[in-house]
Amino acid sequence: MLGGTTEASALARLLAQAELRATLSYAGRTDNPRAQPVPIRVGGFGGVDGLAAYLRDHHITHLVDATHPFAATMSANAVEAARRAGVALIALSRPPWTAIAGDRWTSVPDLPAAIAALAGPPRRIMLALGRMHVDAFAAQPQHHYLLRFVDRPAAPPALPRHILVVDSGPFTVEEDVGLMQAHEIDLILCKNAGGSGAQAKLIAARTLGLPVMMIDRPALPQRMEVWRPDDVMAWLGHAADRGV
Ligand code: 3Y8
Ligand code: NAP
Repeated sequence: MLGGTTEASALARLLAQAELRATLSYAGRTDNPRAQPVPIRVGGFGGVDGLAAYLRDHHITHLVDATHPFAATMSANAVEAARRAGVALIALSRPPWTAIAGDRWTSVPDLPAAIAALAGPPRRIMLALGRMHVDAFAAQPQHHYLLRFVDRPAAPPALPRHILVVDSGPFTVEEDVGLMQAHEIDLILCKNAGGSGAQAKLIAARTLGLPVMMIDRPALPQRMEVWRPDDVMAWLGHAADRGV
């Protein structure tokens, strides 16, 4: 399994219960990734060739891509490597979030569009995007940014006005309401991750009547995709309801 999400961890528990031989793979982006009930491996594979070789060398029969919807390179590599190695592939993802009554969403197609849309007078923005892309916001230095990272970075982010919170989710609505009020946030910027682990900030924004700028997901290649860990177990031929 290619992991790094709440759903990946839920599936790992089912695989361990069914006593299936599985390995959960992390990219190694964070210092202390969540412990898992199955063996883990950490680090890139070395592109498509590296992943195809890994699949063959470890006699992998099924590959589950349970990475985050924005891990587009990993997902594209998984489709190509599984095809080359002749390994069955399924994606375990989650439906995109959709705005409901009370939401004040503006959708943007990608990160550059989000940064361009921030042109204008200073605002107090919660950047709930993690660490990987934060330096690009130096193009809009006029804003006060509230940043939330999983790990403390070696060097402070290159934004003149920012406050950094180090915390890994899943987050609660109460926490996120408190955070937005304490920092007088007037805009939340986030990715359309879907799932439950990052949803608290959307409910908090709705509660406080705050606008959200929502970055749409990148395009992913065509592949079999399910949204429930149990559906992966059924695909593996181990319906979880048999208690295996
Ligand atoms: C390393 C593994 C689990 C998985 C939990 C989910 C929920 C909590 C919410 C906010 C948004 C963000 C970020 C986020 C969430 C879950 C899930 C999810 C968003 C860990 C993890 C790894 C990562 C990588 C990390 C990224 C960053 C993104 C923070 C583990 C904790 C912003 C995505 O510092 C960095 O370089 C962090 C990088 C990729 C995106 C970015 O651009 O910075 N996730 N997150 C995985 C690996 O090495 O392969 O430590 O447990 C996992 C989780 N993060 O098992 O409970 O299922 O999505 N992760 C986003 O959604 O926008 C935080 O702050 O509100
Ligand atoms: P990415 O941009 O699609 O992938 C970049 C490279 O990182 C891949 O080509 C691969 O390196 C390596 N990689 C990514 N995921 C991996 C995994 N699970 N196991 C082994 N190598 C992996 O991916 P990303 O956006 O950096 O995401 C990295 C990890 O964080 C993933 O596990 C993802 O599920 C998790 N995550 C990401 C986000 C997000 O917002 N992007 C949010 C939550 C969790 P090689 O080419 O060398 O094989």
